[in-house]
Amino acid sequence: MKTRRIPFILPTTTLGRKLCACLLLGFLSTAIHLPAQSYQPTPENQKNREWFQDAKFGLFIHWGVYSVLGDGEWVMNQQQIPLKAYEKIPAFFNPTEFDAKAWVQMAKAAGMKYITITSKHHDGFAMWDSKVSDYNIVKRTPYGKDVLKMLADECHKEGIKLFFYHSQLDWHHPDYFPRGNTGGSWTGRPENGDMNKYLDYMDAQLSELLTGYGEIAGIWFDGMWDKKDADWRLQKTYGLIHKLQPGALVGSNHHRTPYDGEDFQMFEKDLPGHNTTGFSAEQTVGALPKETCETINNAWGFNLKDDQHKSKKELVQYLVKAAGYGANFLLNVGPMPNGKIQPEHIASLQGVGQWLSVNGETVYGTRGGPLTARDWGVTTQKGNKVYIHILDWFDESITIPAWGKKIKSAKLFSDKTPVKFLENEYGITFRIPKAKLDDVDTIIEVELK
Ligand code: FHN
Repeated sequence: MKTRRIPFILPTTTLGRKLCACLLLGFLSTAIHLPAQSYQPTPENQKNREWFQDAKFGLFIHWGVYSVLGDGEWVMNQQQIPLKAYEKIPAFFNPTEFDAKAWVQMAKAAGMKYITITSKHHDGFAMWDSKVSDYNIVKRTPYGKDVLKMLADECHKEGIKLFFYHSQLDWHHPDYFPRGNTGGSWTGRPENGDMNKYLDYMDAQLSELLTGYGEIAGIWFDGMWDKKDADWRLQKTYGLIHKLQPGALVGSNHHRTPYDGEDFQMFEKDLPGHNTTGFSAEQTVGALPKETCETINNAWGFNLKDDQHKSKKELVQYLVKAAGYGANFLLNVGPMPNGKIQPEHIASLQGVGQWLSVNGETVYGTRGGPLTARDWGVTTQKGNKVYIHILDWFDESITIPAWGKKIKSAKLFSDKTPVKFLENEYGITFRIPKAKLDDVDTIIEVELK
């Protein structure tokens, strides 16, 4: 077969070359689905990205009327409850024991610096006093109060930043059409609709959240994976958010490499670069601030039968590993329909908080590295200090790769006992008396020359 040659003549003028480069870039980005990079974060936004990376630990809250059924936030889809039936649930949602102060104090005691709460999950029910839809907590529940407002006021008072989780996927709105992979015909919605109208509605609800609740740290999107190839009008929505609150960080759990206009990258139930859940097959780890989210038991929304509570050790180690990967840890609880958080979860959070009150210096304000994660643990760094977190090791000596900088001193972070070390061609060997090995995390604090 003959190949045809396409003549390509290089332009001779500078303008011509620039034009040519632009065309080529445009062609390439379309051909390989690279998002066009045009978003420039404001200085305020960049400052918040730094704050975010320093903060390291946040509380995720999945709370909605579904908690009444005690079967998780997907119950509507899992049990295929038609809208007409599901709409009866809000009448049973009366969280009289909800106490914003108690939630915020719990988060603070756990060492968390921010809260991310579901404003609307996939069931489409707004947990605030929305003016564009009466399908909300104030109009449809006997409780009748705006919990997001109460929480926002308390967070602002206590210096805890607040993010709103917002589901783009909606099993309730008729204009969420064509339907995606979930929320099918069993919902009983008409088989037609105008997706642009739905997106206008979503933008209107987001505007409410970004104008009526004081400073919002960011919007945490979820649900695009329901209709992967739909036109989500991302640039319009992201532009709106950045216009209303330029400092607010936009992130999306679309399980893909971040799109233009996003300020942080998130990973669900996996550390950056891992894909044990299958969610992260379509994303590579980029340069934006990172966050990984995980459940405190096995459920996001309250699940009565779930008793797979993670231990304090598991939670601390997850947090430390995330920090070693340069990511925040967003740890989820699913409050009960009465507004309380399960006592087991309060206890676990207290445990993590105790650990952080002693060891926080090795986590907060650090960045991942200088070594990438190893089987035995991770490293974090701040200024001229490196913290070696040994999470899984039983011997008295451990040899790790050198990272190019000479060590001035090494000591145990716990009691400042000097740690003997040897630097040679095989790396750096540390010797830690067995009695000093900590089952949760043995931290060696290294000062660099
Ligand atoms: O479907 C949701 C799920 O309910 C939960 O909100 C998690 C949190 O990361 N995100 C979705 C699954 O990817």
